[in-house]
Amino acid sequence: MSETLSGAEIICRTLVDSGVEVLFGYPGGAIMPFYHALPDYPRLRHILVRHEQAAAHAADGYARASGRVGVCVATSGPGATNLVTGLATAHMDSSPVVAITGQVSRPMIGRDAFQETDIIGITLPITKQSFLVQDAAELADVVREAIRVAQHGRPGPVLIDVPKDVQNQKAEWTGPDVGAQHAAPLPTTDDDAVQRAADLIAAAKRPIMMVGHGVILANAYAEVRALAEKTGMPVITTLLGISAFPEGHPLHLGMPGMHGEVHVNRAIQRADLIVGIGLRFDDRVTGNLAAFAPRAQIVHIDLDRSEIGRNVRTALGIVGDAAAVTRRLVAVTAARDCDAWRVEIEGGRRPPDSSFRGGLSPEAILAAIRDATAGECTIVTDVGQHQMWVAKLFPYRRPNTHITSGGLGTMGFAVPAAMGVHLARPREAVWAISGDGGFQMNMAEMATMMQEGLTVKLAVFNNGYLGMVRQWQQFFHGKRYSSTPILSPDYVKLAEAYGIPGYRVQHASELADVVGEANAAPGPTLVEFVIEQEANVYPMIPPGGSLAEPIEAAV
Ligand SMILES: Cc1ncc(C[n+]2csc(CCOP(=O)(O)OP(=O)(O)O)c2C)c(N)n1
Repeated sequence: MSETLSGAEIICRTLVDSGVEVLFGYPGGAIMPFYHALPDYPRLRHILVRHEQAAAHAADGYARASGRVGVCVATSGPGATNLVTGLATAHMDSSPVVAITGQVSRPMIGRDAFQETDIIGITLPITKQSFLVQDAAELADVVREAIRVAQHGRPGPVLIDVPKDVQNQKAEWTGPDVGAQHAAPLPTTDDDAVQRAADLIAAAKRPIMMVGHGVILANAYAEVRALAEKTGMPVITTLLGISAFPEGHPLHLGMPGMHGEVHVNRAIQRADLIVGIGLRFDDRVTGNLAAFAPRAQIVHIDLDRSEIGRNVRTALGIVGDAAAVTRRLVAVTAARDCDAWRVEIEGGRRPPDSSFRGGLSPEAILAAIRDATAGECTIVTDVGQHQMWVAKLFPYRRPNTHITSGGLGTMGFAVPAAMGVHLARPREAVWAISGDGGFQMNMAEMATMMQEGLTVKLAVFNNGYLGMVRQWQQFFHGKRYSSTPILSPDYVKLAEAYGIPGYRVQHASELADVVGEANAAPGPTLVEFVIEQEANVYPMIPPGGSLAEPIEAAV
């Protein structure tokens, strides 16, 4: 089958053929031909955001929640540069996003033309691959290849830059050349290495598992759980690994690192073996590397060879898919228990931080959201104190129901990402939880929600500060609260200005009713939670400190 189409039509047609259903974007001069073609492809639902950053985050949220590629579109110059933070966020968290940007026409490239920017150059370090398409005849293959690259192996963002005249250029479009693109196979499991890992597990006295985002990306929940249950190894979930293992499972310990619970970090420091699956061992997890897990041999299983040995000294690295490797490991590992070790760890478990005196505690707010949704919801968080409270206090029962910007730590992520999550999971409650700082970064997306009918529940934890930075100033800068007090609008009125029901909660007694009503109401709703201004996240490892030296709440 062959037809003559414009470059813009070829992009749309190929997206449809590739199963893409949703695009997040914003039009402008250099992407006009694409937007001209778009209405002829009603299977592509376009969500008009209010800022291109939101398009990239929404595509990222969609990708994380659906396991499919998320697509965003922007014009050249400022449109493209507005995508940058979102692409960097997706890159750090291995999320398969494809960005399509308009570029000035080929004869204008390199002349400082109006709205010309070298977006390929700018995004080179934060994309898996990028394409500047110089001929419409190549577009179909490039779009297919971009979608494949974004999802294959360790996922990540891919950018396609399309000059305006290439979008207008006519070319022959031929249907998908099935079979032409054979994805490189994932590395096969190294059975010898897996056997050595099993031997290490058998010999260890104090083994633990640490699991990260790779487990979620590989759908390796059952395998990880089977390994834990066969060996009795306690399981630690990193920030991006939350919901890879059920909270409340007797083997689940919690989150490690800077804001990890004391018993979790202590387990790491005392462990003689760490089996790490699909995590980067980044500095927020390890603290001071020289003092990290001083007694432990580390087995690191990761799809990305370059991660092994990158941050921590690794006794054994196994390159491969988390599900495939862990399945092999379960098969060859002898059943054992770790009961004595677990008793030792549990002896150090503290009750949750009780430093909230009066007022609304994050714990009570999150319990109200859990009750209102019966736990059947996806939580998308922003960055700051609220992000840590949610990570530590919300009980995740189902896989991949916690979505956050872990690697880049991007404030402003939650609200737009939640729109993408909603489109991937339209029948499920989606709560975007932000601080008053991060919410104000992308709150204009409330208009997108109303225009496009996107049901996202917005929670704003209002403490009147850029809370996490204020906490650092309190601990490490002599309480010099420089540029952290932050004014908010009246969120209830603001929401109402967008046509969204808004609620304010100041007392714990109001929580259940208000959260229940906000959750049940059709369409988006906003709840402002007025929390204690100077509440802190405890415990905390000082930046660069060892996991063995936490700052704990004064009692
Ligand atoms: C885009 C961006 N700018 C700055 C920061 C640095 N930063 C990290 S947490 C934080 C404070 C967040 O304040 P708020 O959104 O009110 O949340 P809270 O910590 O109070 O829960 C800041 C400024 C960041 N992570 N991202």
